[in-house]
Amino acid sequence: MAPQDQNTSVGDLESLTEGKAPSTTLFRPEPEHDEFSRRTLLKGFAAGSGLAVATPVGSALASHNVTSQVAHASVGGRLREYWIQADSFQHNLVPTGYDGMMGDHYTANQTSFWAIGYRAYTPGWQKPLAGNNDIGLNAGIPGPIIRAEVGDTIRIHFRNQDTHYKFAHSMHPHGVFYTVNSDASWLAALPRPSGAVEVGQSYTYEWIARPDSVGTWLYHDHSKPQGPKMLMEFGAELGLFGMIAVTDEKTTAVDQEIFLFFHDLYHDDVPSLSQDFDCFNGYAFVGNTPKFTARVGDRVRWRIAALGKEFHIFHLHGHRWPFQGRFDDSLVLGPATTRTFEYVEDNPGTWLYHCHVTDHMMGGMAGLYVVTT
Ligand SMILES: [Cu+2]
Repeated sequence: MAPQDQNTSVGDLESLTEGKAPSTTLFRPEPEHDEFSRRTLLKGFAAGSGLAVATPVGSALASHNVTSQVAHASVGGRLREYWIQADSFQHNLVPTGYDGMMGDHYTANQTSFWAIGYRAYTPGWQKPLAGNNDIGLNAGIPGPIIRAEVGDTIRIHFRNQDTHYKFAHSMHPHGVFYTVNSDASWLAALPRPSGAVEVGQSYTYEWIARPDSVGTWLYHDHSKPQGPKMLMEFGAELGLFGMIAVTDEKTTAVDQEIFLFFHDLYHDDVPSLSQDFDCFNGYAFVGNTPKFTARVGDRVRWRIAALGKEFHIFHLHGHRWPFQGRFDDSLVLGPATTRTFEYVEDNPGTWLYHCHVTDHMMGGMAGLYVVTT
């Protein structure tokens, strides 16, 4: 092992934690209320105390609205610790039983399956954190939003509690710097502990946010081939994915920050589903996918990502934004592609956002974005 490798198995965890003070914990215990002021700022992080310093804020959790307002103080060099667990659970992709675009009805047994998701916990994986605007809904699909400023170290205490499938899992990041011991990928010819954390086991990953890490990224399961068809990244199809947002001192504050993840589930791979489903943040069809909101005058930033084996076109009705030297209203996303874009909201109404690949749109990739004055 190279001397610069900072990763350890959980057995070394105590000494590792003790050796690096002050430790900054991103999370606090569950807030007393799920409802927070929509415009509450997520203040910059208090420096130097060694105590939990991030103040999570949240809003409109019932509508799956994962937006936030973030003030980016120019700090960095902090240690951000996350306790994340892969949990297996029953999940219904269409909880309303209704496709609000096509008008079709579904029963729960057509749209439910055993999912696996990453969830953020209190230290020691004691209990799941309540959703908030810092980490998102934390309902499992997608996993918690992981945030860092350039210079920060992200430490992931990962535990596999996939008690249903009992697959090995891992947590592989994009966009950040990591050594091979935090790569978390599986190679049959070169098996490494980071790429196959067995059920009941844990592993600590460390990722560094560098200047070339600024932007939107994703993380996902990259463990052994699994399932009846022995698929690579089958855990990710079942829900093991999430997003990373890295900022620096040039990242401007926004009023609304929207995280949207494209992913597909196939009947051939998951026979309990009656058909293929194309999902936004783990839900299919208008009325089930996230309903995002903004007000006229808001600066709105979207962070979008895709995983799997499809190409998608993100399209938002009624809006355009600067992108790569021109204005655009549709962006191509391939597997593991991410995009970040923003605009100042000026068009009130209830708008459709959807994948413009018609099969995907009809398969569930459509949702609503509501702008009020
Ligand atoms: Cu698509």
